[in-house]
Amino acid sequence: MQPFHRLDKTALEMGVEQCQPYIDFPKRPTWSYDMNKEQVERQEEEAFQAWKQAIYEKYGDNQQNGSRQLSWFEQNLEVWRQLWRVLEISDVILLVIDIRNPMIHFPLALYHYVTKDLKRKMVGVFNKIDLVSEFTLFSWQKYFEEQFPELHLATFSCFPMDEKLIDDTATYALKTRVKRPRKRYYSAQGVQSVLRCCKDVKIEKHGVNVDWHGLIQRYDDKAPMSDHDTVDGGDHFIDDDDDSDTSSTAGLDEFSGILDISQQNITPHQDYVTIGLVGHPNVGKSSLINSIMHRTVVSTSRTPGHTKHFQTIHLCENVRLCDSPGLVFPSLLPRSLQILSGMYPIAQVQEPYSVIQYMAERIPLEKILSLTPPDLDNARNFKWSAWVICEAYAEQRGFYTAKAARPDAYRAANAILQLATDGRILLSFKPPGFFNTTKYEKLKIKEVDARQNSQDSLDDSESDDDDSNNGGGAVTTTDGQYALLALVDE
Ligand SMILES: Nc1nc2c(ncn2[C@@H]2O[C@H](COP(=O)(O)OP(=O)(O)OP(=O)(O)O)[C@@H](O)[C@H]2O)c(=O)[nH]1
Ligand SMILES: [Mg+2]
Repeated sequence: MQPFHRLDKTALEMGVEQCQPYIDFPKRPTWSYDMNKEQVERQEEEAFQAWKQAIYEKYGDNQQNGSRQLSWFEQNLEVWRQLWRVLEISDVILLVIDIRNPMIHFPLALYHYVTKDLKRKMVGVFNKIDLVSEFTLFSWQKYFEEQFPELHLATFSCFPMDEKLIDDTATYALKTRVKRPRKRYYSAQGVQSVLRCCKDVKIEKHGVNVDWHGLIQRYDDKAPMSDHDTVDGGDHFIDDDDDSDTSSTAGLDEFSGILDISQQNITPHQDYVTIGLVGHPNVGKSSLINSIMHRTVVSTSRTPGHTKHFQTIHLCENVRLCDSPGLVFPSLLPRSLQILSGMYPIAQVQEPYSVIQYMAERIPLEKILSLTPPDLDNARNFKWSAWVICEAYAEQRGFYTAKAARPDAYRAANAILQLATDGRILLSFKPPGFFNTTKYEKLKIKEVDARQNSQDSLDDSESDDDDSNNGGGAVTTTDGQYALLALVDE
C-alpha cells in the first residue's frame, strides 16, 4: 500500500554479476553396475537431501541476515532425475531461454557442468524473440557471446516478429491482441537457425552421418504440409487454453516416432544424434519441438510445469529430439522476478502485490493499463501504490468481490501478472551497459557496415538466382537502423 518510486531505466539491466554467487544444482551420484536399483535410488535420495540441506543451511536464513533470499527451486527429486537422464542421453544440450530475461533463464551451474564436466556441446536458444526489439536481441547476443564463449547461440520464435516492437524501451504493451495463426508452427521463425547451430557444433559420432544440409533445407520452402503431417482438427494440444489439462502425455502413444528410454541408456545412443531440450518451465521447449516437427507432437500450455516426463521424438532416421520437463534451478534472484518470468503458476501466487510493485517500479504500469487515479480531486499529489493500481484495474475491468462488492484487487493483480507473463505487457531486461553506454550501438553499426560491404560485393557479382535474399536483407537492415536511431534519440 506504500507508494513506490519509479527506478531508473538501468534497473532493467541485468548481467552475470546479479546472478552471483551461483548455486550448484544436484548431480547424480556415481553408480556402478554392481549396485541394484534400490541401492542406486537410495543413494540418489540421500545425495539430494544432503544437497538441499546444504543450500538451506547456507542461504536459507539469508533474508533474516539482510541479504538476498533463496529463490524458489525444484524440490522434487523425480524431476531432477529426468534432467540427469536427458543430460546423459543427449549429444547436444539445447538450453531454451526466454529472451525477455535471459539471465534468469540461464543457470550458470548447468553451463559449467555441461561444457566443462560433461564436455558436451551446448546451444542456447533465445526463444520468444517476437516479444523484444531486434536491437534488444542483438545486444543480448553480443553479451552472451562475450560472457559464455562455449555457448552456441540460436534465435527462435513461434510467432512472427511484431513490427510495433521496433523500440521496446518505449513501447511497453501490445494493446491489441495479436492475431496469431492457429497452426502457429507454420509461422515459426528460426528452426533453421537452431538446426544450423546443431550442425555447427560438429558432433562426431562414428558411423552416424547426419544429412544436416538436407534437414535444414526442409525448412526453406514454406509449402504446406501434406495431410499426413497435419494435426487433426479439435486436438487438445493447442494451448492458451484450459489450464486444467495436466496430463501432458495424453494421446502421445498415437505418434509412432516416440520411444521410451530405459534406464540403462546412460550414454548417448550410438546410432543417433540426440538433441536434448532443457530449461526453466514455460520457456517454450515443447513449442520449439512442435515447430521443428512441423506438427503437434508434444503438448504445450501457458501454465508452467506442463510437461511432466521427458520423451524422444525422431526427426529423421539418425536424429532425435528429447523434450524434458521444465525445472527451476536455485538462485538468489528475487522471487518476484521468478513469477514475472513465467516459471511459477500465477494462480498459486498468494501475495501478488509485491510482484506488481516490482514491475511498477520498473515500467509505467498505470499508464500501460490506462488507469485513472481514484482521487481525481487530489490528482496532483496522488501517488500510486501497487495496491491502488490493482484496485483501479479491478474498477476498470469490473472485478468486484462477491460479498461486499468491493474492487477485487487480488483478481486484478492476477490478471495483470498474466498479461505480463503472456507478453502483452512487455517487461524485458537488457544486458549491462544497454542504457548508459553506446557499446551495443557501435557493435550494431559495425555489423550493418560489414553486411553492407558483403552485400555490395555480392551485387558486383550479380547472380540473380532468387530474390529472397534481397527482400529479407533489406528489411532487416532498415529495422535495425530504425531501432538504433530511436535509441540514440532517447
Ligand atoms: N510469444 C511467444 N510465446 C511462445 C513462444 N513459444 C512458446 N510460447 C508460449 O509459451 C508458453 C509455454 O510454452 P511450452 O512450449 O509449453 O513451454 P515449455 O518450456 O515446454 O514448458 P514446460 O513444459 O512447463 O516446461 C505457451 O503459452 C506458448 O504459447 C514464442 O516463440 N513466442
Ligand atoms: Mg513442455
